[in-house]
Amino acid sequence: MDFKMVIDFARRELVCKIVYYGPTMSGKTTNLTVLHRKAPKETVGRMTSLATYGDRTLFFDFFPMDVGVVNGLRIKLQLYTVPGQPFYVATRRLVLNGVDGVVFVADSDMRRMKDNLESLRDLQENLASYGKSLDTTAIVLQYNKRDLPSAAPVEYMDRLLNVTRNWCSFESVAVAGVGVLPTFKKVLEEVLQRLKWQT
Ligand SMILES: Nc1nc2c(ncn2[C@@H]2O[C@H](COP(=O)(O)OP(=O)(O)OP(=O)(O)O)[C@@H](O)[C@H]2O)c(=O)[nH]1
Ligand SMILES: [Mg+2]
Repeated sequence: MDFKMVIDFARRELVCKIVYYGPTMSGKTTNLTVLHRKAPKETVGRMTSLATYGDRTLFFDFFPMDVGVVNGLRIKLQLYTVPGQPFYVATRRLVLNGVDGVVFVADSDMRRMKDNLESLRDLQENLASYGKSLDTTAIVLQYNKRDLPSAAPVEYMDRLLNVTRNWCSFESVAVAGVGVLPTFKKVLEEVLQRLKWQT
């Protein structure tokens, strides 16, 4: 299985990497900001946003989280976003190195469907560069910006982005904090479930 998590047996510690992926302005940084704000203070480290221009991420956002001890192993997460603008493909690939779980944040705006598809294809290509695939990586879909009047119907987005894979999907209004935690909990669950297969 093309699945690699870093286990430090001496410290009984497991570090998993979760990356928020998707087209530019879909709400990846917003998800991370909300998660950081809502998580118990003692479980998270400082959030770093490396290079931004207005709303746009130019490198990545990051923070670490300690989710506690599961089956005798301390689980630590590294949470990242990628820059969604097409130009930053090399940075996205770099951030995906060693990824265990992906939250694909799609923009529900009807006019962004092509961008969603392109970003999914880009994710597929970047995973392939590490010998991984969409089928063997833990992936959760998030349909963000459900508050927009121009939001496409969920069934339509499912047909476009999720017809073959049947990933778990969540509707969200990240800017209002809606749907952020359920999405996160699911991707964490999927990552930990794959850990069980490993051991
Ligand atoms: N209407 C609406 N706006 C949102 C929602 N979530 C995020 N936004 C707004 O969309 C804009 C872009 O959000 P970001 O989180 O910066 O987007 P991003 O995916 O990190 O963008 P890049 O860094 O360029 O890849 C911001 O102005 C957010 O406030 C939402 O659910 N509804
Ligand atoms: Mg961003």
